[in-house]
Amino acid sequence: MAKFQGVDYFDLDDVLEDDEILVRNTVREFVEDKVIPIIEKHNRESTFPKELIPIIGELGLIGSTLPEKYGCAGMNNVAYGLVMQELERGDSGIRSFASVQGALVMYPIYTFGTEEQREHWLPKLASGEKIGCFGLTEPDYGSNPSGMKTRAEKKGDRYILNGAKMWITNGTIADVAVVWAKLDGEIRGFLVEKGTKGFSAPEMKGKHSLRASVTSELVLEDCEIPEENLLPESGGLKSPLMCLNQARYGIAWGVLGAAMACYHTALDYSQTRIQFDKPIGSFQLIQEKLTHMVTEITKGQLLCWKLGRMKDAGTLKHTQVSMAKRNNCYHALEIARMSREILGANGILDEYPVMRHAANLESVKTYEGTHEIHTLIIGQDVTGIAAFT
Ligand code: TGC
Ligand code: FAD
Repeated sequence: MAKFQGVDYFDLDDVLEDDEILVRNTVREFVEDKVIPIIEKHNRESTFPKELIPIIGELGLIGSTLPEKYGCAGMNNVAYGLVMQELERGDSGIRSFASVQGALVMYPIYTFGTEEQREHWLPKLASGEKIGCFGLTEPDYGSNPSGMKTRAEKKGDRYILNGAKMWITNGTIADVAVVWAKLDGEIRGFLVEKGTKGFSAPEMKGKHSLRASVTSELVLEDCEIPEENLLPESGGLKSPLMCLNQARYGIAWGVLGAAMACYHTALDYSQTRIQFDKPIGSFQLIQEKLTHMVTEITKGQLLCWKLGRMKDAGTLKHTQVSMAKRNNCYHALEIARMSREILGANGILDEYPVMRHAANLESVKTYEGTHEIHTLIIGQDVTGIAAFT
């Protein structure tokens, strides 16, 4: 197959800074050289390629927008978005690893933590020496986290945590979990370290999606943590939702990478696969699909580029992040399915990446707020009427 050269139908490179392009191209090379050659094996065996973590850290791809004084790259948000795009061209599981660690673990420590917590955790998380996870979802509370049952109780200079989290990315391999629990009725963030008595993180098995990613339960049974493990500035559901904005932003960019991989594969295949004595790319029905794919990728890129500039300017609204996450996930999955169709039977083989991306995107469309929840977030914004209940 021809080497991937990016998808840039609207000459978006013209509006990117040189250092943004440099970051993107560096990550593209990393994915080409280190991720793509091994990812199908990991997907087949349902294992996460942990051996890539130090390289991902070394390249500055974890917590990339946080300040350099904590060992982070201090990138702007467009460069960070391009990182997510390129990582997810490899696999949604690789992007998930980096986005959970950066947006859902380092961001809350940076935003709601003490200076001691920042200095202790951020450099090690940035380098990949330590791994983190984010526990919000519970077995009975997914879209509606405000109802969570997990509780924290103050006892002397300790907090006692009880409850269960589910579907937690990186959980089993994490050194530290950011756990959201109700303390005197208010949602607060706590740092729970691996090995703490009363805390376990069994891996969830049997996934048909995000197979090259670790997904876990978190079990807290009279789990005692020191009082300094509270994130003191966290308070209310707004705190985890602020973290979700960071991760949803990365997903909006990331899924474009998965979509690009599928489009690139389908375009290449359409030019070489002969049926009725012609390349299938010469048929109007195939061209219609390819046109739709490249159009939706281009629209998604423009949305993300503008989103990133607004994020850097500090003018971004969380409802705009919802729009990009919702739109780009929807179309990325549609593009993956169309690519599968263009490849015919070959589309189901793991010789091609499209079925893996399609399966992954089913999760990505669901996590970080389902398509329906983002519909309601935007619906509420434009009408002023909440329709969640
Ligand atoms: P609601 O009353 O609307 O909001 C409570 C307070 O929060 C404010 N707010 C936000 N603030 C910042 N960012 C946002 N995105 C915000 N959304 C709301 C809101 O203004 C309010 O503030 P205040 O000052 O008035 O208190 O809360 P609600 O209980 O009605 O819930 C709203 C809803 C349904 C939109 C929210 O619960 C939601 O987004 N649900 C979806 C849950 C979700 O996305 N879970 C994701 C879990 S993590 C994950 O999936 C990781 S995947 C990782 C990977 O592998 O990449
Ligand atoms: P539910 O909330 O039970 O929803 C089921 C269906 O009902 C959906 O179609 C939903 O859109 C619909 N629905 C719900 N409420 C409404 C409504 N008011 N109106 C209309 N439709 C509605 N969570 C974490 O905390 N940390 C993680 O690291 C993490 N990683 C994940 C990794 C993977 C692979 C997956 C699949 C999930 C992960 N999640 C994580 C959980 C994820 O955020 C939740 O799955 C998601 O928020 C949806 O919750 P749910 O699965 O319980 O679905």
